[in-house]
Amino acid sequence: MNRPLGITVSRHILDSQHIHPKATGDLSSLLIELIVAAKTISAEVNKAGLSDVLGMSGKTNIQGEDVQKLDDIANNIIKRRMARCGHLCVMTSEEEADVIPVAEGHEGKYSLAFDPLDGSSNIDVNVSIGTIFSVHRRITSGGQGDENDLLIKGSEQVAAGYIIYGSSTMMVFSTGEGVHGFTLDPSVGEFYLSHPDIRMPKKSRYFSVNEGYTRYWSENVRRYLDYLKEEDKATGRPYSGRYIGSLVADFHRNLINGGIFLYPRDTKNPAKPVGKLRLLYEASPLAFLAERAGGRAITDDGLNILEIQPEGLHQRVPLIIGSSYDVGIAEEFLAGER
Ligand code: P6P
Repeated sequence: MNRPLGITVSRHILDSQHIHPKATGDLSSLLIELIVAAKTISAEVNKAGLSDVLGMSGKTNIQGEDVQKLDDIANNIIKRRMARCGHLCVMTSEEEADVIPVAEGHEGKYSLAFDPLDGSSNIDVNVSIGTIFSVHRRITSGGQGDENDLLIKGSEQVAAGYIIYGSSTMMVFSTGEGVHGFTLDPSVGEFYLSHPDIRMPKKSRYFSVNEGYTRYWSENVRRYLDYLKEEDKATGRPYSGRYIGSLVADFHRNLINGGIFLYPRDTKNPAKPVGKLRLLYEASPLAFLAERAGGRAITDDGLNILEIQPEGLHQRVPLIIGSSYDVGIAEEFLAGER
């Protein structure tokens, strides 16, 4: 009896191309190159405990955060490979203060924003970490791109997704129609379709937030969390708390099981006045996935993440993302309507 023929991620991308009659294959080729970078990073992450890549690199990034060696490695893997893929005009990375040019003569019609290894503070304790990416169509005319090709609303992304390096390595992404998950078979080196058309449960019983910052939150945010902890069997409360401290891992759990993740603005913490997460390569790509899987993503002012006009490469935004029912209730508390 032959094993069922697994659909590889490359096959899925090429098959999906037929959905877009005007597709030229450039986006497919871009994504397939990004997948090679993801497999390379996965190999590095999975042997992190064995080779000398754990610990700090001695450098700090634009966010003022200590750069872990694996951060550096992942950043360079993506930069070097994607600069020559022939389909990008410019890139931006959490690890780089300024835009990243592509190789001369290899300019293309898309731009790429990425967080090469999100959750990297968890690397040394073997907690799931991830790569997050966002692809836009360029708006400048030709040659090397610039910030304008990156500072575009999330609703206009042509593709977005993440790779999570956990108990298995999974790639989850969308090119606009549905959200699909692929699991890496390390013995073959291929990602196979394992989670077709992922739908985020409309309602959940899990909240995901760092309660160590409760004192910094607005009164409305605090009231919402208190509401989730009250007992009410009709609405499935109290909810359970689940917080890994690795955005990709927290988001992935909520995407599959349902849940609401919050990183609100710190009203009294001048170091993080609008929260910690970055719009271009964290909030926006995950909001793109959440909405296409039936979820929602807003700021604590009730703004739709995907409708925010970015003003800076490393702009931070408060983020409330997850199951549509739960984000709706949070929205009412945040607006003072509850
Ligand atoms: P805190 C990891 O550093 C990260 O950027 C996200 O992956 C994660 O959601 C967040 O920070 C955790 O931040 O302040 O709770 O440690």
